[in-house]
Amino acid sequence: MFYITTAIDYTNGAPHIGHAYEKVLADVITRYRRLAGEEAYYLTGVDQHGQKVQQTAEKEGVNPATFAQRNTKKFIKLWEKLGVDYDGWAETVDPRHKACVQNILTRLHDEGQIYKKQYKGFYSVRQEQFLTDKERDEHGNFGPEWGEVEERDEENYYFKLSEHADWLRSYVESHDDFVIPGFRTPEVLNAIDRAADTDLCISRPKERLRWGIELPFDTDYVTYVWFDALINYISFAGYLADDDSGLPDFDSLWPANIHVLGKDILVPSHSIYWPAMLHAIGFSDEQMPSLLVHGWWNIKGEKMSKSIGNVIDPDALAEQFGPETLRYYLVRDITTGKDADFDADRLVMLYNTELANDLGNLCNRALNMSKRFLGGTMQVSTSDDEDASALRQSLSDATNAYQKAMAKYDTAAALRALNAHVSFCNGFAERNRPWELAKDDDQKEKLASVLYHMIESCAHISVLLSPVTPGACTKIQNQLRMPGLSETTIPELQWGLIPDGHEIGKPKPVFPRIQIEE
Ligand code: ME8
Repeated sequence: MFYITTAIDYTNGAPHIGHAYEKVLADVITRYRRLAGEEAYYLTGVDQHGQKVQQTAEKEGVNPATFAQRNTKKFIKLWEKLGVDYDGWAETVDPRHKACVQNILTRLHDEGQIYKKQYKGFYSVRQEQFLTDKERDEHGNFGPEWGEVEERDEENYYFKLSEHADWLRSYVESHDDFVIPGFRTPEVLNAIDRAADTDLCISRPKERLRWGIELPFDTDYVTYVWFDALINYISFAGYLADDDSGLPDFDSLWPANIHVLGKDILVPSHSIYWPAMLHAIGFSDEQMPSLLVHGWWNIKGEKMSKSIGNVIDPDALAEQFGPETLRYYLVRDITTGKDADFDADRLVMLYNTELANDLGNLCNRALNMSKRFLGGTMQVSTSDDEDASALRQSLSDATNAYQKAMAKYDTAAALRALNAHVSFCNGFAERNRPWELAKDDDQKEKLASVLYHMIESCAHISVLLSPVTPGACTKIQNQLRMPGLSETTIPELQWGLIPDGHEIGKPKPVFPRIQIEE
């Protein structure tokens, strides 16, 4: 079972393009694993507690629970629109999650892994954490990334993070698949050095923050939002759950194959706190998850932010260009792990070139000519003509390259591999000119073979592209009158998917061109 999760999004506002990217990326990976013949379970959800949500709710004059629920609905609606087809939905207000968090806290407290101490220091409201001198810049100040910084003097509960630092360092050093891509590992090792002498404050006094999970051993406090949120990956996988909870069987899911998350939350939360928490609860090295860390979408080289006013609304884009156009762009124009610039003109250009012109044209002309020149009846061909053999080789190379790229979560490279075969096929049509062959009675066999090679390619592409644009691929399969292809797995993708004597359906453009208005 391939268990995949995403970060759970803060419900202090509506979803933006970064949220949409991450959820679509995880959805594409999940659909790909199923296509590869594996079972998969996809968990995503929302992070509803914490000061950010409480503060924004207060500004709007609503209670945090109502406010979080209102925004949660926007996320759910967007995922439905974008075809993000998750299996499990995590909401941190869920009583089953709360019970799991409290269970873990009680255990760690009983075992002496959590202790109380007085602490005077500086606190970043934006990052919801205490700052140490290590966070000061060369002038001794806390930089703008920390937002408003307040001095606080209060008693709190601490998790003995430092006790796990030695284990964590050796774990990270000996598991090069813990952080994907690997170029981010040094960042994690540096952060472990910093964590080695600081414990993690896991409580917030209720006089400051009421919106959170109450500490089971001291009702004057709520749980720090990150300690609560990280646990979603196990609580919603059924960890410590009652048999009638409706949650999955934990042992069949855990460990997660990948937690998908953005680069801003790798350190310290996912690569330090989370493995240390799991280690403290008693999870072994074999039970540690891997982290797939994606980059950020920027806007004209700048960070997307409410204060700059450059936040991109995925809902409006899906309305304007279609949900699958957006899905395609999001996993096509960024290399997983790196940053990219979001550019609506490129979205239109990539769609018009790769889907409308190249693939759309291939399917249309293959179906149209097969109807016109063959009466819609296909004859299986494995011709030994040189160009036909080259086409079959191109398809096999593309399928291999696609699989290799997808296994590394490199969706952009996977799509480039498929597009290379589509281009080959369009070139094949130009070279073999079926419209000329149709005029010559002696070329009937070759005509049938050329069109078969094109139609068969459309069938394979409709399967391989289905994790990214599932709706469009279903349409292609319906026009091919091959609805069964939606159940085909990659190991079953052999030449000859279209059987001898098969009657294809009516062609209808699947990827209409987007007309750009000035
Ligand atoms: O961090 N491009 O929530 P969040 C790509 N609740 N990804 C982006 C992005 C951008 N411009 N902006 C944000 C949180 N993201 C916590 C997570 S998990 C236990 C708790 C990504 O709503 C970001 O990197 O601020 C993160 O992975 C996700 O969106 C949610 O961000």
